[in-house]
Amino acid sequence: TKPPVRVAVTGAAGAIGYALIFRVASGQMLGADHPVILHLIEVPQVEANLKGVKMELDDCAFPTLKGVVCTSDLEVGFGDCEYAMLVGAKPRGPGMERSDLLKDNGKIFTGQGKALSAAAKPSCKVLVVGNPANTNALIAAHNSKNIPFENFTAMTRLDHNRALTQIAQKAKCDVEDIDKFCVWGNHSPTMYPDLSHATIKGTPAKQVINDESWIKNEFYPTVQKRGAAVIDARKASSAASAANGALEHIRDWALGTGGKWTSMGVVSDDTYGLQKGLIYSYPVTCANGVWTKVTGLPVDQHSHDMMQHTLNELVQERDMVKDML
Ligand code: NAX
Repeated sequence: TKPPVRVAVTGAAGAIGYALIFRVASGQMLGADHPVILHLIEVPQVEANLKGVKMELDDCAFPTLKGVVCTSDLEVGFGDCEYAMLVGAKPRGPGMERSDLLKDNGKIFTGQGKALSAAAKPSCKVLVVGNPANTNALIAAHNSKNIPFENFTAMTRLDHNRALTQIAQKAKCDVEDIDKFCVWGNHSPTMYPDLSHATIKGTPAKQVINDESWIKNEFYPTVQKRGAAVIDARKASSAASAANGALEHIRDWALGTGGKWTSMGVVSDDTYGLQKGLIYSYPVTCANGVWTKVTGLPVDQHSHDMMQHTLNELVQERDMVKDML
């Protein structure tokens, strides 16, 4: 058994946080041989609720849980952490513009970036779930001088997983038969769920599916608008599936993907006709605790247009928060 590792979760008393921390505590993220100390972070108004969450964690008697810290102090919360899962964010209120949301959340992620830099391990791996996740991750990365930029990532794993099941249902295959699928760009309805490289048991997925109209008219919108569809049906936003995506994002980053592709929002470069310095979702593989982009893929005109469309949105978001970078 390895020494315990400190994992910070912000928004720990929220819906996603509550669905996430018990699974992290039980060893499902880093493995049954890797005990954790959970750092639960909330805003001061909600901090008291964490006491109840901690009681429930105690009542699970997880062998992998070696301690729980509950706090609203960011430097205590991120102290010596090797993983930080930034779930808490300000939700979009009625009548609120996207630019206001970006600015309000920008303030949160400026402060969290600074506190991570001051208190977390310099090797800390950071996942931003709170929306707008890509741009929040960009702000945190810019404000965290002691932690490499590459360690700041945004979650598109939920979008990736949503797509896998749509593909599996259409192609009547198992999700694990699918490889080389990826989501490009922003975690927003502009994302590009790209089937052009995907394979099903080694055969091109487009050949297996053989239905171009389904891809464009059903698959894209279903994946892109899945969050809204869940809200309509459940009268609450995705929580357990989002927590699962967050857990799998860190699990795969830490333990590896065994050569398979997944999707992560990571710092962009100028390959594939993109621009440097944004947090953009790419196909990646992970090994030895490092993510690596899949390079050298052919990009057809349709993919190029889709990738540019979501890039443009991220450029606009960055321009709205320029003073925080
Ligand atoms: P909830 O409102 O249930 O919980 C959020 C919690 O965060 C609250 O308890 C709140 O007190 C706390 N919080 C707010 N600001 C904080 C701060 N500065 N420091 C610490 N805690 C803070 O929302 P929930 O459903 O859990 O969603 C959390 C975030 O995930 C939202 O921003 C949401 O938009 C985002 N999502 C991102 C997804 C993704 O794929 N990237 C998908 C799911 C989800 O919509």
